[in-house]
Amino acid sequence: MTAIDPGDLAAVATRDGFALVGDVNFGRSDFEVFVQGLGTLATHRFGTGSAGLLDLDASPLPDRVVTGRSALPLHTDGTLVGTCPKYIALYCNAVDQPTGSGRTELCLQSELLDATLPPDLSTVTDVDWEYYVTDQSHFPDVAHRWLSIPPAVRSATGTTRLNVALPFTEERTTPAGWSVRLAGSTEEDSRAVFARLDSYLRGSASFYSHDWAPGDLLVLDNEQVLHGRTTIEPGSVRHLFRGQINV
Ligand SMILES: O=C(O)CCC(=O)C(=O)O
Ligand SMILES: [Fe+2]
Repeated sequence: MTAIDPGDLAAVATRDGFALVGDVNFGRSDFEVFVQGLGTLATHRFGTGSAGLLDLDASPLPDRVVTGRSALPLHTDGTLVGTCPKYIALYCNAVDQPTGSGRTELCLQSELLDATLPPDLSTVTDVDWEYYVTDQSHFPDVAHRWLSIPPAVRSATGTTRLNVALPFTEERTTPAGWSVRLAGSTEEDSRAVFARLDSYLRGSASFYSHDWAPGDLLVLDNEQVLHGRTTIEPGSVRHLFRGQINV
């Protein structure tokens, strides 16, 4: 087992957006100790687990989306529940995924905040994004009503960070966990803009898709990257531990 220093991984994540190590051999309590070493546990407003350890175990239950098997669009954690964890830790406890499935996808927020965007995308962060959350199992306090959420916020350090969750797309496996539209636009008009935004981010230099192996440990800086997931193949195994930490 590789010796893991939470401070080292946090420093790399803060520098590069994320830090990844393999061959870590964590049990549940090792992971919880590691997460606590990264900082203060985030406020937990989700329907299962805790900030120190939430099981992303690809549940086959039909009402599960985030903790289920759907693809997840690019998002920042905490957007829909009004929290903003600084770091997300993901540890691969078990996995058996055919190529392409159950990957975690990452992309630097600066692709959208700093870049010279195509004209049709340059205004997406100027209006609130409106969400209708349907994954009640994961978001019990905010489901089944429209929420209006500013897509860009000033962080404690004075920099701007994104606070967004892109929509689920039709090509990806249902069920969807939320829908989203731009304030002042219909869901349909917004969908076309979000589709272009999604392909812009996926085509950007920082986009990275991680194929999990057991023992992989990923720490991402939720203030600097967006993350998502590809669909988890029916019948396959994928079990990550998730922790959410503030600094
Ligand atoms: O399953 C994954 O790869 C990511 C899950 C996720 O984004 C979350 O739990 O917020
Ligand atoms: Fe997430």
